[in-house]
Amino acid sequence: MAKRQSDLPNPLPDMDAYWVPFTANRAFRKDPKLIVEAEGMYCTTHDGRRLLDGIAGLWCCNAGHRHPKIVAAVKEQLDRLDYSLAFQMSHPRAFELASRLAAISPEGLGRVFFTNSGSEAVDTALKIALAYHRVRGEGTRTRLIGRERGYHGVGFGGISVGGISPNRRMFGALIPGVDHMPHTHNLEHNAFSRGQPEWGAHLAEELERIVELHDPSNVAAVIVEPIAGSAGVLLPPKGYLEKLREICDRHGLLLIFDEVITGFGRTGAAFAAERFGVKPDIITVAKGLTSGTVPMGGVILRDDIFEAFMTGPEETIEFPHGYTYSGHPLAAAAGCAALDAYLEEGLFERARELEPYLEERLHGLRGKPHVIDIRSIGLLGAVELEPVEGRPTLRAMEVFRRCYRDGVIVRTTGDTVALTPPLIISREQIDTIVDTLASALDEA
Ligand code: PXG
Repeated sequence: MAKRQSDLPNPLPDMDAYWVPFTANRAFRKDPKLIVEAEGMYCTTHDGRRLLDGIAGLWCCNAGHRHPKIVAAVKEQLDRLDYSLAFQMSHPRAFELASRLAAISPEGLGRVFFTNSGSEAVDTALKIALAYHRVRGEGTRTRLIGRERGYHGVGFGGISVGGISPNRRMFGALIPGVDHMPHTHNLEHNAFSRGQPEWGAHLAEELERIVELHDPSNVAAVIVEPIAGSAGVLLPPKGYLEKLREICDRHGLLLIFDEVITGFGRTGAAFAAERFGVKPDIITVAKGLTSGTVPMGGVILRDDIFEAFMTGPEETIEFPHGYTYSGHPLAAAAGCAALDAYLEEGLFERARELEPYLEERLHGLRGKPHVIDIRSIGLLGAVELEPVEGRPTLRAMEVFRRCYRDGVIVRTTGDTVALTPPLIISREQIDTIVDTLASALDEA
C-alpha cells in the first residue's frame, strides 16, 4: 500500500517548479509550510503539526474542512458524471444549485451565471453590467466605478476596479474608463468601533461627484465589497451602503456587491446584503459557495437583467461569455452539499450567535502592544497593528509566524491580522485563537 504523505518523515517535495501564488517564493522555499491533511477545524502540516485553522483555508471553508456531506456528494457525483459540456448542453446539478442559490438570495435576484473563481465572477459581473446597458440601448454607459482598497480578484477587470496598488502597478494600463471612490477606513474617527462605524456615510457622496463629472449616461456600474476583506476587514460606516444604493438608483447605475468573502454566513446571514438590509443588483460569489472544496464562483443577478438579454432571434447566443468549467458537475455537487450543510446545521445563525463572543474576546486585545484598531462582525474579525517604521507588513507577519509556531493559522493583510474561522468553530476554539494571538502580540 502506498504510504500516506503524513506517515512519511518530513516529506518535502521537489520545490523548484511550482511558482507559488501571492507568496514570497524565496522565503517560502527556505521555510516551507505545506498542509497535507485537514479535517473540521484543523489542518496537519508536512512535519506532522496540527494547526487550528483561524481563517477557513483562505476565507472559504465555511463548513469546516472535509465536511462529510460535501465529501460524499463530490465522490458520488464523480462516480456518476465527471464532466458535462458547459455550452449548448448542461447537467441537472447546475440547475439545482442555481435554483437553490436564488432561493437564499435577496428577493428579485433569481438568475445565476457560474464561473470557477471569484476573479472570474467579478469579470463576468462587469461584462454583464456593460452588456446589459448596451442591449437596452444605453451603450454609452461604459464607465465602471470601484473603490480604493477594494479587492476584486486578479483578472484585468478585477484589478482595474480594485484599489490595492501593489496588485495593479505591474500590469500596464489596465482597462480604461474606471474611477475609484475613496475607501472608508479612518482610525481617527472610527478606531475600536463595535460593529459598523458611526463616521463615514458621507464618503458615499463621492460617487455622486464622479457620476456628475462623467454624466450618468456614461456610467455603467459601481462595484464594492460590502465589507472590504483583503484590505483588512473594513466595515461599511452606518448609512454608507444605503447612500450608494440611493445614488445608483437616482442615476440608473447597477450596484454590484462583491460577496466572495462576505457570502455564505460570514456575517451571520446568507449574504452581507441581507445583514445590512441593502439590496444590490448583482452579487458575486465564490469561496464559501462550495466551502472551498471544489473551485467555483458565480454571479447572482436581478431577473430583469437576465430578461433584458432575452430578445432577438431565439437561436442566437444572448451573452457570448462562459467557461469550459462553468457549473462543473463536481463543483455543483459540492455547492449543493455545502448549502445542505449550512442550512441543516444552521451555520449562518451560528455565526450570528457567536458574533458577540468573538467581538468581546477580540476587544479584550485592546491595550496589547501596537494594537491600533479592532473590528469585527459575524465570524469575521481583525486586529490592526501599528506598522514598524519603514517596514510595513513586518509586524503582522511576525504575529502570523508566532501563531503558526503556537498552532494557530491567522491571516495577515498589510499590518492587520484577520480571523475568518470556519462557521463550525466552538467558543473554546475562539478562546484558543484569541489567547494565542494575545501572547503573540505580547511578544512584540
Ligand atoms: N473578490 C473578493 C472580494 C475576494 O476577496 C476575489 C474576488 C477573487 O477570488 P478568487 O477565487 O479569484 O481568488 C476575492 C479573493 C486574503 C485573500 O487573505 C483574499 C482572497 C483570496 C486569497 C486571499 O486577503 N480573496
